[in-house]
Amino acid sequence: MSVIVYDHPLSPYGQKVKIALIEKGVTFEAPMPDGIGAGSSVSDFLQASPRGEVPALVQGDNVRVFDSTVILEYIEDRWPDPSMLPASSLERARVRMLEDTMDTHYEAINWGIQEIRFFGRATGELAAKIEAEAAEQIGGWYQWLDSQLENRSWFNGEQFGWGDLSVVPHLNGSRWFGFEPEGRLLEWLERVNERDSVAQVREAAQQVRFDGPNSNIEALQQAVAAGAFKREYRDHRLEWMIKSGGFSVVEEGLSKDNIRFIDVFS
Ligand SMILES: N[C@@H](CCC(=O)N[C@@H](CS)C(=O)NCC(=O)O)C(=O)O
Repeated sequence: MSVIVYDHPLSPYGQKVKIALIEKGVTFEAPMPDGIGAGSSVSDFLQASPRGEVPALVQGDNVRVFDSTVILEYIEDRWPDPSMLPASSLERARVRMLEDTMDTHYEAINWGIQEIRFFGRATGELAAKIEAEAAEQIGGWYQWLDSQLENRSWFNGEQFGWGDLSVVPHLNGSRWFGFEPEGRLLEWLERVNERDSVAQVREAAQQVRFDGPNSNIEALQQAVAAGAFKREYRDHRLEWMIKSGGFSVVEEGLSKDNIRFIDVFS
């Protein structure tokens, strides 16, 4: 039975899952559900992912798993070789903490930058203020990540693994937005991007970048303005927009009904 990962190539969460599957030699298909990102996802994807979020892993009639962290745990249990986790319990906790911080506080920064630059949520002084906040935050995170790397070649320890696949999708995102790390963090980023698994997901993302040659950013902005494209302002993303000076962005999005929160499970 084939493995299906409902996905959007730009999603760092989908990238984590795909990297783990590729590293383990598990073949899969990665369809993009209709309406993803627009808040109008329907069909069997929603049965697998009641939050309407990618990634969701489906296999046959019985396997339906949502949330990238839960999916990674499932993959590790189901296809244990090669293990993505370090050997000791403390090291496992360390890389899981890395994953958690990247998926929550860090991801929100990249997402917020896209809201401003590509979805036109703010212009002029307000856009500059929010961008400056984002730049300062990323600088702080790069320092923190550098300290987490210490003298390791990989965030996971001696070998590539969970720690690395949890960080690289987010840092490749920031790099696209012009935030280049330095020193050993940059060396790690170059090293990790040479892996086949990482190159595959990075190239898939490159194809669909909002500012890429295949994208029609004006059409997207018009769809947002018309309320046909509702971006998901969930948990950390909402907090980020407010704490970074974008309270009015949230207010305006709510009044124009072009932002949304996670729906009631149905
Ligand atoms: N905690 C979830 C977060 C997943 C998530 O936020 N996915 C976003 C894409 S990056 C999504 O599918 N949003 C729904 C939408 O934009 O319509 C996970 O780790 O899988």
